[in-house]
Amino acid sequence: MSSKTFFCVDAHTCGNPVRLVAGGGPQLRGANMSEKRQHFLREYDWIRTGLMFEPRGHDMMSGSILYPPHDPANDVAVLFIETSGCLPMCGHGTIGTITIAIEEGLISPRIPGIVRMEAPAGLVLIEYQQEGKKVTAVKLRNVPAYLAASDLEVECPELGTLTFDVAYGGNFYAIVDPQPNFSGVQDYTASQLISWSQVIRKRINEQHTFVHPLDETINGCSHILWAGDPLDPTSTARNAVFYGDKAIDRSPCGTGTSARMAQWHAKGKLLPGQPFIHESFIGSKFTGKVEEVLKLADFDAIIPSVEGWAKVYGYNTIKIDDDDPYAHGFQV
Ligand code: PYC
Repeated sequence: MSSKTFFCVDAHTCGNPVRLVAGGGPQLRGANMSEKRQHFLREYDWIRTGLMFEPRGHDMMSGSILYPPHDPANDVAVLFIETSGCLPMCGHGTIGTITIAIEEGLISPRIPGIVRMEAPAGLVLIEYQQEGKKVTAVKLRNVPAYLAASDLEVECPELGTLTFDVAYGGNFYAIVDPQPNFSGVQDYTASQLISWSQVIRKRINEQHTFVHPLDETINGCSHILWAGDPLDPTSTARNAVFYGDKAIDRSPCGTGTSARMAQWHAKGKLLPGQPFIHESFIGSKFTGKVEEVLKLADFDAIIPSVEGWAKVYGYNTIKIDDDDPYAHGFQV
């Protein structure tokens, strides 16, 4: 029998979990995090499923593993592990990972208050605020985000035909705005949104192909962002982001917020520098901004920033024994 032990620090970003694997992660081959992500998926995916799925995790579980940077100008490289796979980029995961890494002394940024983080999707520049040992806020300047397609249609059970846009913010999002057949997230339950998302995501990916123009390993519409009215009238908008098989993000979703700002900017609804206060399904908030406007291959793109907070809540030494029939986790 063999057993593998993972030393994890658990936190949540605005309500959504982040389990940082501080010890026990595998050595990976690759010249950057995109290549290391492929190596992990080929040979070590059991670590992700073991730590994210039941019985050690749950539908919303997500986490990260730290690696040394590939470029000496950077401070850290990160692999995201989630119930949905290894995301090219994760916003709530970044906010939680940086909070844990700074509070626990797992990284020592060369410039205090700034972290240059390599993600599989590209370089992410981070500023964090600290009061004593606690990190109080993390702002990430994300990879370029862009509107990939607009006014597509999909048939949704019970609701009928839905119109949606697809935008990239580190992952591809189908964004369903309020419309005649969908009045907004405020009028539906999480379980309704989950069951519709499972069907429409499959249909969208059967009917359309979405591939990042600079990295073909980033492809497919993995997330559905349902939009609606904010709970707090001072917020800009609210969302429910579906990911994995059964998850609704408890945070406002960093890559989803980035994708939505790219969509709004492309449609003339958001100007550079204007605050975009995005609420999650549970009402927690991120503040986003369009920091820069640029071209990404043939696309008009933006550099979005997203700011939020995370709280560290525990230390978790997790064993995966190969005599455990559920060593690699399960989903129901
Ligand atoms: O914050 O980017 C995000 C994210 C992706 C999936 C869940 N959260």
